[in-house]
Amino acid sequence: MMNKEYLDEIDLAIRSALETKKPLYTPKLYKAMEYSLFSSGKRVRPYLMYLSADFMKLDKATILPLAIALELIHNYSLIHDDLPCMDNDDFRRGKPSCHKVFGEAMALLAGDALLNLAYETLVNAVAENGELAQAAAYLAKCAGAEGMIGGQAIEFSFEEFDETTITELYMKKTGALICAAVISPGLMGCDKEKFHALGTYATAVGLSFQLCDDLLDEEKNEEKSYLNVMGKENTVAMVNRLTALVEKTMSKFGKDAAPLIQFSEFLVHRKK
Ligand code: GRG
Repeated sequence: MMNKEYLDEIDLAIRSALETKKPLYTPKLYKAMEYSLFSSGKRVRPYLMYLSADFMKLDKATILPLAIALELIHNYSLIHDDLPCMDNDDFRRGKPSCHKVFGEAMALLAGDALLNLAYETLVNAVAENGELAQAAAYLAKCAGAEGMIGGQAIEFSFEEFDETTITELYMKKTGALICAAVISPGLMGCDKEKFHALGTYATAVGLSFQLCDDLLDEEKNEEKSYLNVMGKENTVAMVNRLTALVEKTMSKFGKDAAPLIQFSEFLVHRKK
């Protein structure tokens, strides 16, 4: 239920951001980056950014560099998360993870290179259009120690989790990049009511996205998960509360908010 035209536009832009670098990057590094960036990722974050831009009545071409940077950052985080010193996962998206194919050193570097390409993209975009500066800085904050990296650090700081700590971990590790996707276009618009609604939407969808991930991975029985800490009934109840919050917050905007509401429902019912 994703708009194919939007997905194709996003995919083409990500492809061309990488392909223009092909003659400049060491071939093995390029291949490791390409392997990760084009291995059936759903493009949830840039897609959400597109929907949020539509909601704010912004030109999607304006925020496209932010959307590309966000997907580059997401992919770097997955490569690093799979490394033996992190989650030690041999598979990602049903295929051998980056370090299994290219070795640990090259995977580490591919993640670093995707992260740096993201910031190169952001800085170039801001240099061309100063109106992107605040959104770009917000995106960087969400990806860093106050956001996604902070969440990962919480995961490695505790042995035992209660509802408060596991929720903070989820809001940062997963929720922060969803906030970056949804709130960045809000920062560029001038409708305060819509901006506040996007904040609630992003927080609710970010948390529920990870809770649904737990439910999809139920058989993995992850120790540091909301599902393990709170049990299945509470996890499902929380997803339902968050879904209701999204609808209550967004439905007052009528048809303007319909794509965002529908996409949040699609994420809750996704199969992978
Ligand atoms: C190692 C810097 C660093 C950060 C790690 C994001 C993250 C923090 C770890 C990745 C593993 C994980 C459980 C992330 C939670 C977010 C999540 C559900 C990622 C998968 O996102 P999808 O489903 O992935 O959008 P695709 O494959 O569609 O791109």
